[in-house]
Amino acid sequence: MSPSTHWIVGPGALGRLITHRLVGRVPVRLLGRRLLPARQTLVTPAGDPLVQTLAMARIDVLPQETPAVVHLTTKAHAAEAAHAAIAEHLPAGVPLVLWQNGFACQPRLTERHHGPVLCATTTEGAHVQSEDRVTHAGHGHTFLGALNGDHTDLARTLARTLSEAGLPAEAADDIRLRLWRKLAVNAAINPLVARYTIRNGQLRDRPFRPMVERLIVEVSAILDAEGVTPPGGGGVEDWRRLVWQVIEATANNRASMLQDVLASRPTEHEAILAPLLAAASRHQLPAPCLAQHLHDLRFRAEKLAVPPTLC
Ligand code: KPL
Repeated sequence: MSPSTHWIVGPGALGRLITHRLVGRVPVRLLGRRLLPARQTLVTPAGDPLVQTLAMARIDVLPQETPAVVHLTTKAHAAEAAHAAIAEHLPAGVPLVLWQNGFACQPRLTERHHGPVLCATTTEGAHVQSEDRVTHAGHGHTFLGALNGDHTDLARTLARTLSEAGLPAEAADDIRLRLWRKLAVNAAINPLVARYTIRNGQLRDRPFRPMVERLIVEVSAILDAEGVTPPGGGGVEDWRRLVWQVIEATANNRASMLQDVLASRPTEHEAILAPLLAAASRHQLPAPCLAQHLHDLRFRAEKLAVPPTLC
């Protein structure tokens, strides 16, 4: 029998959202370090509770089945450890989909995994309410593709499966560009909202607006040097337009990094800010605000208090 089960590794908000949506359409199993209650509720964007029983497993007691595909839905900093925990139990050739933010684990796991690797970038909004409840806050769109543009049939097939399950998705031959664009937006928004405990829309007001502007200028110079263009073609004006559009569209949201801070979880600062700062140093570009945020978030990660800065 050919493998048919989608393994979703990482039972956070995104992992549970994908599992809930796929249930009943394809065999699906949710894997994590510990078992959650099997009876899970998804609150839909319309506010309706959808209660379903999800098949689960622990990654240290893997089921005796070969998955059709593995979706890695952990946070960026947990992705490589989660992959290491399952990789030796997978036969060569099982496709892997990386759903992480930033641009850190994607090239490394693309190199390391013994099978096709796709990266996904999504604007689906979800957050965890409790052990057995997750909210799908807003509909979004997902792009899937391999970093080198290969595996387009696989990307199309998976995009169709996700779309039919209510998560609109499409194959993209420029996923690297799309990952960097999302990283750029995240870098201009997330460290600030996490530091000041504000919703995205509050960035439009003083004193935050100039802080966003300073980050946009730094990010734009670095990505121009890297050849990563914003939609519209290029230059700081187009990056500015993109960042403020996202702030406008998500004005009422608590960004993922703020949710992590509020829940005392590690943040994705290394995956979002460190690749930008590495690029800045390759091109000998100053990035004092980005560097300050990375420094502050590393301090937080070490459980040290840091005085606020104005970047
Ligand atoms: O993707 C996001 C996040 O919450 O991480 C947005 C809403 C774009 C903020 O950066």
